[in-house]
Amino acid sequence: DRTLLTYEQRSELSTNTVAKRLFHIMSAKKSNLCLSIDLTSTIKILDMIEKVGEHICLLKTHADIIEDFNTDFTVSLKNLAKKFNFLILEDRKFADIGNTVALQYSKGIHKIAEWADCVTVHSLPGEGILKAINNSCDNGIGSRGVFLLAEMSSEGNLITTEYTAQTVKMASKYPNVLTGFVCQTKESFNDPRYIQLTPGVQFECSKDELGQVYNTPEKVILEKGADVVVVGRGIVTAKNPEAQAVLYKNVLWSNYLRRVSG
Ligand code: 5FU
Repeated sequence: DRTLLTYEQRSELSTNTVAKRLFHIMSAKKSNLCLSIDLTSTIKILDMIEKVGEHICLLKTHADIIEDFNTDFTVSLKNLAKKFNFLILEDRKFADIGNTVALQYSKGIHKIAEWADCVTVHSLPGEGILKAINNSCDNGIGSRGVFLLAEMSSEGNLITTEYTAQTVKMASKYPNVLTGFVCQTKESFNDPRYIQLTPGVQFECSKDELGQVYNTPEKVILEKGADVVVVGRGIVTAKNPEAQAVLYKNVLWSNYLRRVSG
């Protein structure tokens, strides 16, 4: 059972550099909290990171919602990642043929490959998408990672258990580029090298008005097998985001300790 191993034990097994680094950061900072920073201005994003950066292991972005995106911003982002010791995940959810994804990954306004340690990718188009990112990494972009979407948190999504199983099978051919899976359940995969990233988490409300479904921090760690937990509006829209981030960090970490101590 991968969920009974410690993050340190799992970092020893990692075959992807980003997964290894992330496991190390988690144990060093005693945090398995990923902040989803779904804000639309660069100033607001950078301000928020100054407040919560110390408490997170991973920062999840949506570059395409930022109104004033620019390269100075990505330089600042990378500096903050260094200062606070967290990694950056661009939640781009690539879902096209390999050739197009290779372009979307490295070109355009966002040049994602230059600043994001890892990206999210749909398995729907087939493994060309993993090859594309793998090749970009070979071409000198350095050690990058992919979180493959194996399940989603939203109500009525079309992913079946068969789709999840096939996704995990496809990924098994790319251990060097695969950081982990975005998924909701412990049963979706077994391999301890990979990180389970689970969104749809809040202390309070169980849904939003557009189909998002929430579980509590305790439930996703103890029952659902989450390794890194994504919290967005639960922190970002709080009156005091820093205090709220500390609350999430502490409850997530204590439940992880409970899990690995059996
Ligand atoms: F793959 C997924 C998923 O299944 N559910 C998600 O909610 C990704 N997400 C992202 O996590 C979504 O795009 C948001 O950026 C974030 C959740 O934000 P929230 O404010 O905590 O609901």
